[in-house]
Amino acid sequence: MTYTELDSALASYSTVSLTGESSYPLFMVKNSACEGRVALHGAHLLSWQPVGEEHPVLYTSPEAIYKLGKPVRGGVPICWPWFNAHPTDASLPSHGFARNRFWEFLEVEEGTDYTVLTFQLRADAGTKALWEANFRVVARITLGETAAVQVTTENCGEQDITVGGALHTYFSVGEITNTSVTGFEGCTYVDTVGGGAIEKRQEGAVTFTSEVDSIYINTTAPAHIIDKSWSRQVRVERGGSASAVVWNPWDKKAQEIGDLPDSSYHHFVCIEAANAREDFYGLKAGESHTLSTTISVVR
Ligand code: TA6
Repeated sequence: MTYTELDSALASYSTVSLTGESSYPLFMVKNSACEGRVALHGAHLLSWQPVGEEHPVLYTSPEAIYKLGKPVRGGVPICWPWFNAHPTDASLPSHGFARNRFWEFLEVEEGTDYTVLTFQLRADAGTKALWEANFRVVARITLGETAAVQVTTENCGEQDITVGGALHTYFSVGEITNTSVTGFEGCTYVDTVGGGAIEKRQEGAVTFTSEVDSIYINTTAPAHIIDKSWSRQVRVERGGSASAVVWNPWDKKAQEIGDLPDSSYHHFVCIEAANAREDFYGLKAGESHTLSTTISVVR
């Protein structure tokens, strides 16, 4: 749909409007429970703010780049159909290609205190140049008192496919050194800082005094972000995922990342619902799988 067609398609809804450049449509959501923004590019939830919540819940870099082919640094990037580097071809884009292209808007659903936006991405010549699968992937973004992103992969081909990925959510925090993450106590994780892959066991809460890049495996438990600076807890639930990633780049890597201010590492942490490492999944012809993350501010 063109921008004008999108605008017309939204005219009958009271909680959704279109904004942004015609070359980069943004969906603005405002309902009785929250406000939010979603980019058509990447079906990318950029912001979600429950009514009455003083501090931003999701972090988006002030230096984020909004153009075709570049994933926005922040919000909930949909990393799909693989997590981080492609397992066999390093020339392919890190974290897959779903976050680097425009999706197709499908529909809006409005409830008394929530709004649902649905988008899809289907296989085409461009995706087949990167991954031969015949797929449909649907992103269902629900914004209300809680925020949920559900990504459903359908195998539309005859061949079995193998899929990974992550909902790479950036959470705003008051100060990373006053922040901890609970929910992974006793879990095995792979410490990938510096490109390594060292298996460790989580002792107590996750705290932050240097770069953290940890892939927790065989865990489905919710995580909580304990933000002492803002006296806030944020709950992160996962579905269709037995792995989770906790990431903060710290100072050196933040300086190396062009669309992140050097000091930004103080103000966000990524808690990702993942299908990472051995947690990828296979789909036979006609099968589907849903990866989801559900975010709430504990009141
Ligand atoms: O999920 C953590 C991670 O894989 C880190 O290793 C770092 O690369 C981060 O994702 C950001 O990746 P991006 O491709 O979005 O810059």
